[in-house]
Amino acid sequence: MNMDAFRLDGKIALVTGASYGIGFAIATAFSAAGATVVFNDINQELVDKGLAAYAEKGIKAHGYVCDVTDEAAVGALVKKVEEEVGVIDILVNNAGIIRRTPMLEMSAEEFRKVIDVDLNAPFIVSKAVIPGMIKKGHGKIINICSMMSELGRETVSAYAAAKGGLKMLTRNICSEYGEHNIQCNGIGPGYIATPQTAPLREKQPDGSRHPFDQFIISKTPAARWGDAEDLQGPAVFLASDASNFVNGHILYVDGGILAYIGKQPQ
Ligand code: NAP
Ligand code: GCO
Repeated sequence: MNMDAFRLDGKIALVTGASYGIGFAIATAFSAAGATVVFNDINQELVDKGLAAYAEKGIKAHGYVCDVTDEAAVGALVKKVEEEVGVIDILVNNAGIIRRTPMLEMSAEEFRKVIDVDLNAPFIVSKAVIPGMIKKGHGKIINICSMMSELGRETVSAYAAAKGGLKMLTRNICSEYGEHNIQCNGIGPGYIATPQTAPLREKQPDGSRHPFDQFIISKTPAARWGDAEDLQGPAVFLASDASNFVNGHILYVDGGILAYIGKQPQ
């Protein structure tokens, strides 16, 4: 086997919401594999922060302000990227939000907002980039799903509904566009230490670990939270020619949580 299959040389990768966190880690790995990195975030301050962070790693990224829920803005973004950088070969639908609110206390508006960012936006951005991929004769779409694509838990009804839907959107894009040599897969991260999960890891007033932190440690065979860097290899694999016959698959990168009943209390 030619190991160059895992390279991304000459490819243009758009990672949404990638000023920091999981998206940033994935984009830096794409750069190391040879891709040109394009990212967006919701405001100029975040884009500037991201550009500086990429530059610190020696990466000349292309950053754009775009709210991924705004279909007109996304269309304009893709057009601008195609004019300034080139046609997108790899899309990672990473931008996402979570609201942790008991369902009976969650407004329909709050529920809709999470669905809008975490499910509608991947539809909107995928729809905008697929025509270019069809013209090019290839494409890779990676949707950042979640453990909540498979499991529920208290307070995350909107997020779980969105990520469950994102799993099925992934399978549907696979079904509709596989004949154009477009592979659409998902990555389902476990519990990853990023700003999004920081509230779940806050030290308690007595200095002890957050109860949820302890819970995740007991539910993870690896007995640790994941780092965004744990997602880099799986993302490069799914973005590369090495995965050209992998389609509609959700690759869980969770340290084994989904396989494990959990450590019994001592
Ligand atoms: P994060 O730290 O909150 O970063 C999410 C990024 O998306 C932020 O830059 C955010 O900008 C941006 N964003 C939010 N709404 C946007 C919009 N409408 N348009 C453009 N950008 C937008 O999250 P993360 O932990 O890196 O997670 C990234 C993805 O992985 C998300 O889809 C998340 O659901 C998923 N995930 C995370 C974990 C985990 O444990 N961390 C596990 C499984 C899946 P702002 O700073 O303005 O919010
Ligand atoms: C939560 C967490 C999780 C993670 C991730 C797990 O509140 O349960 O935020 O949802 O973000 O999605 O895969």
